[in-house]
Amino acid sequence: ERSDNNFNYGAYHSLEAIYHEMDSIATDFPDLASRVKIGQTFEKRPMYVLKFSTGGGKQRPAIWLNAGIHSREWISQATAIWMARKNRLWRKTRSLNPGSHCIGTDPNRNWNASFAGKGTSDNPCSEVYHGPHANSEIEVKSVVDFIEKHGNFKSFIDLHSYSQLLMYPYGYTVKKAPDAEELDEVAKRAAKALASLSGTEYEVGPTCTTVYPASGSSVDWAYDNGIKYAFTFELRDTGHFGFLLPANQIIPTAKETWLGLKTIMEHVRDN
Ligand code: ING
Ligand code: ZN
Repeated sequence: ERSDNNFNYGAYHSLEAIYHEMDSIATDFPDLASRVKIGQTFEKRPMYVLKFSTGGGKQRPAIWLNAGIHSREWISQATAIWMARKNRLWRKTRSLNPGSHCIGTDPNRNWNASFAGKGTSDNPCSEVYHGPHANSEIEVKSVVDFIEKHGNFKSFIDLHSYSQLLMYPYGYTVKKAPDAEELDEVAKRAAKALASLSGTEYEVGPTCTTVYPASGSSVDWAYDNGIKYAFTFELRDTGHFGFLLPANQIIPTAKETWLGLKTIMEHVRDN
């Protein structure tokens, strides 16, 4: 569970308080961060490294960020610990999981569509944890309630990144969706329109075989609840920058995606 400390990032702190905050960060992100003692100072105070790693082989390429080499330069330590809190690669919700120190549910595995099926995990520490039950996440429940109350959505489009894919149901089975032919045709035209702006190529297909099996997703829920035009875009890029797409690609991505989206919307309007 989340550490209950109240570290004020706008203040300078004692060595002991900074060490405690390093420990809290490790507690809050157990799959990512750990505090490792690497030695001690001349006056026998411990020296800690805050290690960020998703695992994998030993001696993977690493970055060393040094802080506080000159002790009176306090802004150095303060900046380093602030940046350590800035966990850029979070995927899940922020809900607490009773009995586990891991945080969050995958909101794209939490919908009522083959809930807890293929491509999900019942381990709260997993990036694709499906949650205790369908719609357990308030964020998912809120969207479901809104769409059901409205009752007349014709299309549901979910934007993700990255991989440059345009996909339609299903994710939870390799079985063909009843409307697969039509959805494939629309998606191919949309991908072509998208590419027409600056040549960005998208692959088109059903989720399960185009990326991986995944149950409990938003688009599969939408499709199985009568919203035929259910699509997922995996936006730029194909992996060079991955999740850390530079800001100067925002407008180019939006402009080309708009052409694809417009193709889908016109089809929805005319059918
Ligand atoms: N991709 C989607 C994910 O939730 C997906 C892929 C799309 C799965 C549609 C199921 C249905 O894993 C990312 N990038 O999150
Ligand atoms: Zn995503």
